[in-house]
Amino acid sequence: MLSIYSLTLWLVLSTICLDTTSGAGNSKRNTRLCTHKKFQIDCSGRNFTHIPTFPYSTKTLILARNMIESIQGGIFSGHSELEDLDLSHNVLAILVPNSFKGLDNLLRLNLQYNQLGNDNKEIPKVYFKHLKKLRHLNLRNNSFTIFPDISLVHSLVILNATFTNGMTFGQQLKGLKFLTDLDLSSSSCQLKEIENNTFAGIKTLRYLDVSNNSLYSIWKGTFAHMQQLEFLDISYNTRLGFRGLGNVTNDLSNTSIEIFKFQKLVPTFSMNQILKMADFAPLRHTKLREIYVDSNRIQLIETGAISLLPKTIQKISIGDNQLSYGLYMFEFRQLSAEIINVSNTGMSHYPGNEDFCMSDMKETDVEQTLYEYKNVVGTHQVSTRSKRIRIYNAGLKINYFNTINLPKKLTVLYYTASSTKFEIPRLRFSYNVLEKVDFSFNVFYSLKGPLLGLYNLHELNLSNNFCSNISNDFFEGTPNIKTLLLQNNLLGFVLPNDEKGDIFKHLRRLEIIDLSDNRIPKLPFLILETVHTIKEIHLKRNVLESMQFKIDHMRKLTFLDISNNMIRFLDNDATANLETVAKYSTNLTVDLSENPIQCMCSNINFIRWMAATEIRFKGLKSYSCQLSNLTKISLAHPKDLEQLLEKECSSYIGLILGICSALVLSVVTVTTGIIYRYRWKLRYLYFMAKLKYKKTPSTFKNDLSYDFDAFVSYADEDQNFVHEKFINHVERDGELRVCAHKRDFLVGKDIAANITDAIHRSRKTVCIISNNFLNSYWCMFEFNMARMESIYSRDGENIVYLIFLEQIPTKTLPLILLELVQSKSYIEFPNDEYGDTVFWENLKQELST
Ligand SMILES: *[C@@H]1O[C@H](CO)[C@@H](O)[C@H](O)[C@H]1NC(C)=O
Ligand SMILES: *[C@@H]1O[C@H](CO)[C@@H](O)[C@H](O)[C@H]1NC(C)=O
Ligand SMILES: *[C@@H]1O[C@H](CO)[C@@H](O)[C@H](O)[C@H]1NC(C)=O
Ligand SMILES: *[C@@H]1O[C@H](CO)[C@@H](O)[C@H](O)[C@H]1NC(C)=O
Ligand SMILES: *[C@@H]1O[C@H](CO)[C@@H](O)[C@H](O)[C@H]1NC(C)=O
Ligand SMILES: *[C@@H]1O[C@H](CO)[C@@H](O)[C@H](O)[C@H]1NC(C)=O
Ligand SMILES: *[C@@H]1O[C@H](CO)[C@@H](O)[C@H](O)[C@H]1NC(C)=O
Ligand SMILES: *[C@@H]1O[C@H](CO)[C@@H](O)[C@H](O)[C@H]1NC(C)=O
Ligand SMILES: *[C@@H]1O[C@H](CO)[C@@H](O)[C@H](O)[C@H]1NC(C)=O
Ligand SMILES: *[C@@H]1O[C@H](CO)[C@@H](O)[C@H](O)[C@H]1NC(C)=O
Ligand SMILES: *[C@@H]1O[C@H](CO)[C@@H](O)[C@H](O)[C@H]1NC(C)=O
Ligand SMILES: CC(=O)N[C@H]1CO[C@H](CO)[C@@H](O)[C@@H]1O
Repeated sequence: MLSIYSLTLWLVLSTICLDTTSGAGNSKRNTRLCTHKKFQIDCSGRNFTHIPTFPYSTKTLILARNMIESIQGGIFSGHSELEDLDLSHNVLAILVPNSFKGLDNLLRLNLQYNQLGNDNKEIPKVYFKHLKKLRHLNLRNNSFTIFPDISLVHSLVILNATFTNGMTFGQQLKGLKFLTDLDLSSSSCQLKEIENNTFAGIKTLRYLDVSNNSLYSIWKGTFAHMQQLEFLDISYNTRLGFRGLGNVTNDLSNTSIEIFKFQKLVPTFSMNQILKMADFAPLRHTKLREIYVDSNRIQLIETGAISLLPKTIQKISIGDNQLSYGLYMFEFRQLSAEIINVSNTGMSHYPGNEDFCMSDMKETDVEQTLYEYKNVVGTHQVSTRSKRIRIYNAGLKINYFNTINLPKKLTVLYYTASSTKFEIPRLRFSYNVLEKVDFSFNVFYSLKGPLLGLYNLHELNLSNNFCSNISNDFFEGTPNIKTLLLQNNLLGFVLPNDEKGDIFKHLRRLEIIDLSDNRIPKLPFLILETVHTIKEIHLKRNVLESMQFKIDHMRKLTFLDISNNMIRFLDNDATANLETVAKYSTNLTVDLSENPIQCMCSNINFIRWMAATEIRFKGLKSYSCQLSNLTKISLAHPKDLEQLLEKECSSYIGLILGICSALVLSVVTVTTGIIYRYRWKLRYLYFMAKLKYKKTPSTFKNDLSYDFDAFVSYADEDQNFVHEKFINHVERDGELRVCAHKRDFLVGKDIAANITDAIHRSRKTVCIISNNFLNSYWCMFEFNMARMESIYSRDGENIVYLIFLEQIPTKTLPLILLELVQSKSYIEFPNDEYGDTVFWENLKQELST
């Protein structure tokens, strides 16, 4: 029950809601949803079907791109504040007598892209009478078959409209005393012919644009009465051809024309054209300042035509044509133009971009064919003549290149994108004031030069030229260049070889040099050595790995762009030089972005410099650098990074030091260990070697015949025992030969060598052990040497005998002695009379075997 009830309720409610929303859409119209600014309401693109109500204080109301069909009568009553009303891109078809009522102060009304006049009825002129102050009316792209009479909008200054065929503005615009600007461009191919009465009676025009139509005829007398006309554009009427030009220029002689545009009056792929003297002659006495004749397939200018241009001319744009050599070139000198644009000469066109309004050809097919025919005839005559000129010219060519006559006042020359492909040879220019030349986007693959006589040249743009060679004297004739643009060439082939800095040495006033995109792997130290005035150096997108060229003399340098190279860090020289520059140029900025900067311990100096320097880094936020563990890290705060690195590197250095010292230590320890362990062996061998070396004859006796039966080793403190008892008993009684150092050592011989020699020459060694013995260095030496002798010369036979003179606690005995004691090869001196006798007997026995 409950669920059915709620379902019904929901249905009822939703029906009500739907009702109210759809009702609100139509009747409750307001500007709540629109964008409000001060005195401005923007309701564009809100799907309004009616004009909403809006505050009276509104000055600007934008209702573009809605679905408004009509302007209700009186909707603007009271809106005398409104100055701008934009109703473009709606579906307006219906106007009523009071549609504009209340718009007393409206200045601009935009009604373009609507459907006014689609009912084939003329809008009565009284509808417009309320627009008392309107200055700018836009009625383009409506559906008029009969253009409305707006002669009651007395204040109108600017009118944009779409031309309707058969329309005579003389009628509809008759009373408009202030109308100066009339824009009839892009009339969707409907403006086909302008007759001498089309603009009859409109004398006030200053600006008239009839471009982008499909005009095939402009009558003589169309513009002649417009004495104030300053701007005329008849461009992009590809059916008109040059045959229509004469009618126009003829009229212009009576006007105040300053800017005349007739670009693209011929189809893209038509025959080449010649600009005729007759068409130019009427312009002779005008005040023409600028003329645009681009995209006309002009191949030649009739000799004399250029000289007919008025002296007031300042700018000539003749780009996108097919200019050939001709006598007209000798007339250049006569031109007073300051700016000439001959870009895109010989440019190829994409066939897809075919000419405006060509689809609308049916109606005039016959006439078109006729024009083409006339054109062909005309061009045929022309081409024979141009051949003549060219033959004539061939003889003069050398002369022509010998000295080039530029227009006397020419300051700017554009010659870009003209596919010109040659080496720039040595050229001489007659007196000129040329300041700026743009040769970009050609194929001047080698710059030989010099260009003699261009003393005023300040700016040379040779970018995008596939240029791979510059001769050392190319700039010889152009010493005043301040801006040299060479980006996107192949100068990486030539600059690295310019070790002496010859290429740029003439440019002593250079301020900006652009060498970006040149695949430069390195720049020699002296490359810019003579350039002291430089302010900006652009080297982005090359393959530089370091910055080696000299810069510390560039005291005005403000910008160095080495972004997008292969720089991992700047070495100490480079940073020091930058600091030198920065001392003079406080504004120095360096761009290091997009370089594979590394943050390693090996270049910590570079990071330290970045953290400390006053020099600015452009785009620092985007810099990153690679740590030694290959992670990339932002370089935005070099100080933080420096700390990180400092820490890492100190532990790193510590580690290295640690490892090194540990290594050294262990080597030392091992070596000392080895040396210590074999110290006696080493010493023994050393002395033996020494003996052998000295070839003491006695030392090389065969084993069985020793010089002595025993060598007695004893401490000096025990000499009484040795000399009084030991030698007496052993030598005299036992008839054995004893060697005792006091008696038998050779004087003047090294004591260690004496000992070794003696041990080697004795069959046995007897050590008289006492505390004195143990404390004596030489005694221990003798003992150890005897041990070595036993091991290395006597096949391990025991030759060492120990006689203990006194009781010595075992713990004070050296280990090695202890071993011998344990192997029982010792005798204790008994020190009593009976025992003594036995002892000596035993001893004599031992020593004699
Ligand atoms: C206007 O209508 C179109 C199509 O009906 C719709 O796509 C668009 O979102 C609507 N715009 C507004 C602001 O409601
Ligand atoms: C209307 O004409 C004026 C000059 O008369 C021009 O500057 C403006 O661009 C034109 N507006 C449109 C939308 O064509
Ligand atoms: C328009 O041209 C026709 C014929 O060429 C001529 O009779 C007429 O006088 C001209 N009208 C004006 C206003 O120049
Ligand atoms: C005329 O047409 C050309 C080529 O389509 C276009 O570039 C130019 O902007 C148009 N000019 C006017 C005034 O509409
Ligand atoms: C030049 O004007 C005359 C009328 O004065 C006209 O007959 C002729 O067709 C015009 N020529 C062109 C090419 O528009
Ligand atoms: C040319 O201008 C003069 C005034 O400077 C005027 O008298 C004459 O009628 C104009 N010519 C034409 C054909 O309108
Ligand atoms: C020179 O003329 C060409 C072709 O008409 C044009 O594309 C270019 O923008 C012009 N350059 C300047 C600087 O006016
Ligand atoms: C130099 O030529 C290039 C390419 O045409 C252009 O982008 C640049 O603006 C020119 N530079 C100057 C200063 O004229
Ligand atoms: C560059 O030009 C100079 C002088 O014009 C010439 O001697 C040299 O061979 C040229 N180098 C290359 C690589 O073409
Ligand atoms: C430094 O550069 C700023 C802006 O880049 C500029 O306004 C200022 O004049 C320059 N100062 C000097 C001394 O060049
Ligand atoms: C690399 O080292 C940095 C700083 O020592 C550390 O923050 C980062 O996590 C390390 N990255 C890797 C992949 O080890
Ligand atoms: C009458 C008129 O000029 N209509 C044109 C309005 O603009 C559209 C699109 O630009 C054209 O297709 C119409 O021919």
